[in-house]
Amino acid sequence: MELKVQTQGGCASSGCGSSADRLAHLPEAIRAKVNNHPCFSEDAHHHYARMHVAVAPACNIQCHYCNRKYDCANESRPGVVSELLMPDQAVKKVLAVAAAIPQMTVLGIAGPGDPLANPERTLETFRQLAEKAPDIRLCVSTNGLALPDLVDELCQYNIEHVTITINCVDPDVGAKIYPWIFWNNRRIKGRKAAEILIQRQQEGLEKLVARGVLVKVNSVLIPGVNDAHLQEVSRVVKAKGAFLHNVMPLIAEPEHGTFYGLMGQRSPTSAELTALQDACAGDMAMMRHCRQCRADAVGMLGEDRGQEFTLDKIEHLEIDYAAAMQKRAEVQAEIEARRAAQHQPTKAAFVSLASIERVRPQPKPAEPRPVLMAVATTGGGVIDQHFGHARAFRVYAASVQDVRFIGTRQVDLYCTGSDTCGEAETRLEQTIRALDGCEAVLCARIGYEPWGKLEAAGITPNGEHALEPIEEAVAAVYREWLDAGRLESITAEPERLSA
Ligand code: CLF
Ligand code: SF4
Repeated sequence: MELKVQTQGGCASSGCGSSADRLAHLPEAIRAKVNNHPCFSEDAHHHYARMHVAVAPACNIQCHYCNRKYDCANESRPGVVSELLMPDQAVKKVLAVAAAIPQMTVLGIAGPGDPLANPERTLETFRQLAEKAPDIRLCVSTNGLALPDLVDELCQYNIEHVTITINCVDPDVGAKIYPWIFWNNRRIKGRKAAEILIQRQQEGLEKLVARGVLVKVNSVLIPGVNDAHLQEVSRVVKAKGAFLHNVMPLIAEPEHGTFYGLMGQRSPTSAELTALQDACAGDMAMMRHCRQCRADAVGMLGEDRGQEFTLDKIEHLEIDYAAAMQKRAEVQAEIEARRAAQHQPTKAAFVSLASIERVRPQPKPAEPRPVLMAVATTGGGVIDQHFGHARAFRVYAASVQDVRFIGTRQVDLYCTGSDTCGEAETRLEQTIRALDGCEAVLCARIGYEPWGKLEAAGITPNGEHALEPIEEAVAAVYREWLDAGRLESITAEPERLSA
């Protein structure tokens, strides 16, 4: 028996079509577009950064999970507010970040409202960047209502990646998500509003695909509203040529002041999200590493270096972008050389379980059950983060067949009350909640107190594989547990299969 371990950084998930290996079947032109985009390629997010500029304040629809005081919740975590920029300021910021962070490859506009409901500001930012920073990929996220009218202009500025948030293809479902849209100078409500929005989203998708633009579809999973419907959404958008589907969990808390938050609409559990992603994966490639970024996020996914580039800090900077481009090209060439070396299949990438066969005189009639393990990592495919520093964990399913990346668990997705009101959940409690369903957590180091609390919660802490490649370490722990007889047969606990 052989436990197959994906080479470093790649995603072995059957549902994740964006890992390096799974891109192999794509035409060269598409691979080139995806290769260094941290959202469109799971592997790329270990190596490359993105940034957003918040230039788009207005929105042309209302979603029940949105409060206009905050960023657009279609890509951002609700409850965060970004500093609004004018296009000139945004361009300056992009040049400053690109010079300081050479692995920043993508500039996205994702709010704080809908970028295409603010076409002048959004397009002016793109126009200037296409001219001044031709080495940066441009990306936009939209609810789709204004999209069909702007496809030509987007293509004019070399926008190669567009995200459309499509929560439904059925107006009856849509009427439960969107109370109104603002369309042709009128406010339209109810089912009719959803019908128009859906039609515009589909039209925009078709037009973009016809122009060769890569389209990612985001869907917010809303239990009891569109959970049973999202497989159909996946099927439809795939048939129309969408490249990737990103199913994100609804975040609805009363303190966000959204309709759903105030109505007590619940968020999905991690298990429900993974089950839905797995169900949709039969139809198309799924994104599982989304971090629900702020509309002014800067850095690697999950990282926020925005405070290093506030307006007061960049205002008087003199940026030699020609020199910066040269440096960026060199750094990115080094990254590509490293990635190429990492993706060479090596003996180490396939961990033989022959030794297990030797210690077991008879093959077991039923297969040992899979195990979910969480990993603390700063990226780069190795276990290199202190447990207490992790704000998100990568979760892997280890089984006798393989080790699969199945998603990211963020620790701070939910507001847990303020420290002063006495309702605050500690960071450790939050983390344990986020790791629900995981049986081990692998990290570089961990303190005594969290060790005990994790064990009490049924999660085995493990700091023995610090700085090792993630998949190999997860496979090694799984093998240890198998040898120790900790893994009963799969039929004993089938529910453990989902995250
Ligand atoms: Fe930004 Fe979005 Fe472009 Fe990425 S984010 S506009 S596609 S560059 Fe990425 Fe952030 Fe998830 Fe968005 S992790 S929220 S999917
Ligand atoms: Fe809010 Fe974004 Fe929906 Fe507009 S599209 S209502 S900004 S979540």
